[in-house]
Amino acid sequence: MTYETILVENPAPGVGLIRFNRPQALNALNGQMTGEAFSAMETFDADPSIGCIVLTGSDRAFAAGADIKQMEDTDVIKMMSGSDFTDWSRMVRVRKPIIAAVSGWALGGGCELAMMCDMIVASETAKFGQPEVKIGIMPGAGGTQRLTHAVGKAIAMEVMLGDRNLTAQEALQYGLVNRVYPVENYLDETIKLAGKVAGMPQVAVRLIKETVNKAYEFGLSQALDYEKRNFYLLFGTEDKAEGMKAFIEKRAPQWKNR
Ligand code: DAK
Repeated sequence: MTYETILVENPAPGVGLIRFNRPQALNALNGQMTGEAFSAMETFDADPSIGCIVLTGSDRAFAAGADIKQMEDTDVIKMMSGSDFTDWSRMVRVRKPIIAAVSGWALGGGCELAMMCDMIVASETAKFGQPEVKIGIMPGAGGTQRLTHAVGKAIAMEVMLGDRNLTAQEALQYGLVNRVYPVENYLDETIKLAGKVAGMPQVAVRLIKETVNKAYEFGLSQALDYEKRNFYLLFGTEDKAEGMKAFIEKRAPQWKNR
């Protein structure tokens, strides 16, 4: 498939990389770019040779938010009737792990897209913010919930109401990001991490992603039941048999992803 606003690569075995590519607009997220990014994610999700997806932008901007020039002439009816711009739930349906590699601006929808990923690796220059209030709106793609879950109410309120951006170090301290690296190597380190995830048995990886995410949706006892069922399910896989046998025989496992 050919894309106009994103670049797609396979930088390492098992790793699919999607790069936002509207540098002139600091990767402002218009409908075309989000639509292409979601399509590329779905293509990687369906590709058995890919085990982990990396989503990135440029060193200067992961994404400076939804495209304000596109939103400017959008009204409530257009928003409610749905479009490439509004259907971001496509990303939540991707079953393989997605790691955001964030450098520079991750604002508004950019911050929200990073938080929709399963892990975030940041460069030292990353800045996370939800400045929507400054243009008369509010976060609408998960920011009020995911940021609050990640950093707590006090900091989340300050970010959303007081226009405070979090630096990479603050984001690390508050648990929003996994790791911080110099801008020169944050992407390589993300690809390495993605390669490790891609090298794990994929059925277990998918069930872990699915089950961890239930921590945000279910109450504890329902989530623990869900976990137990998925745990039992893995005892029906060839990879469980191979993983345990390989451990006992002191050799590396050969995963079949079945
Ligand atoms: N939209 C459109 N263009 C943008 C942009 C944006 N969000 N951010 C930057 N640009 C463009 C600028 O207009 C400028 O273009 P030209 O004027 O050169 O043509 C170019 O990128 C460079 O920007 P600056 O000249 O402003 O660069 P600076 O270094 O001075 O400033 C900045 C960088 C990131 C601080 C600044 O550009 C800025 O404040 N940008 C806006 C940030 C913002 O307000 N973001 C939140 C937007 S609202 C939803 C999905 C998504 C959303 C909601 C719901 N659903 C699924 C329901 C999300 C909403 C938002 O993100």
